[in-house]
Amino acid sequence: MVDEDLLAKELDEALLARREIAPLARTHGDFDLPAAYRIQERGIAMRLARGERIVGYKMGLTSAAKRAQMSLGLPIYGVLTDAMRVEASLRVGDGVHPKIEPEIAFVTKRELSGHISQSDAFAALQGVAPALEVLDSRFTGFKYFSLPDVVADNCSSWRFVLGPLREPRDTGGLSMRMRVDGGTAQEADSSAISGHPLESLVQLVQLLPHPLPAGSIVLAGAATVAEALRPGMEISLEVEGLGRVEVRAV
Ligand code: OOG
Ligand code: MG
Repeated sequence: MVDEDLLAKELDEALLARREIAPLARTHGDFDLPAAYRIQERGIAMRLARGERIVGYKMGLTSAAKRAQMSLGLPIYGVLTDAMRVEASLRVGDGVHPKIEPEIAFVTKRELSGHISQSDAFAALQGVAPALEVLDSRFTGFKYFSLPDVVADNCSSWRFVLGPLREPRDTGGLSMRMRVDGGTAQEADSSAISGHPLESLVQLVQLLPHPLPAGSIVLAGAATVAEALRPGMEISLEVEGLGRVEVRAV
């Protein structure tokens, strides 16, 4: 049994000090996925105590490309707070080794819980938007030891950028192109996300130990691998029929 409070504090201190730490499963011994989610929840409680507010959730490892990049197997979720949301520009130096990836976001208008279908999920949408997620792991070299390590670290959540919210529409089979400084860096079809991005929302609702509140922002997961961020980079994502989101790294 690991001391879950201690592990949550270690991660939180690393986050605040912008310091890398060794994977927890290596320094403290193995812990399971339920323990990892409890550690994640304690970390979020510390952020809430500092005045942050939960605005949604992100799904991770929903694409085969991401699972291969991180050598990790299962879809996982993390929490998004208002402090993680950025517009227009992003300070790379506030992080340790941030990476950016192309996503699709949903905003819900109704509470969702339990086993739902894709059409239930669709009916509960307020809107959809192109989104960029910026990950930053607290672990040395952005390397993981185990899936529980990543989950405990709030699934590497760090920052996210939402494009303009559009009326709900089918998000399956849309071409997605992420550009860095004008050149194409990553391209994929949105079906790379869980077979269909809406499936990520279905899975999130099933994984969450409580209902997903109305008004939640949900990042469906990356369609491709992530790109390392450096100051000066201009990143944009264009999703067919959904428009564009962009951010400048400073
Ligand atoms: C885990 C988080 C993965 C995604 O979209 O697949 C993720 C990681 O890669 O560190 O956010
Ligand atoms: Mg992601």
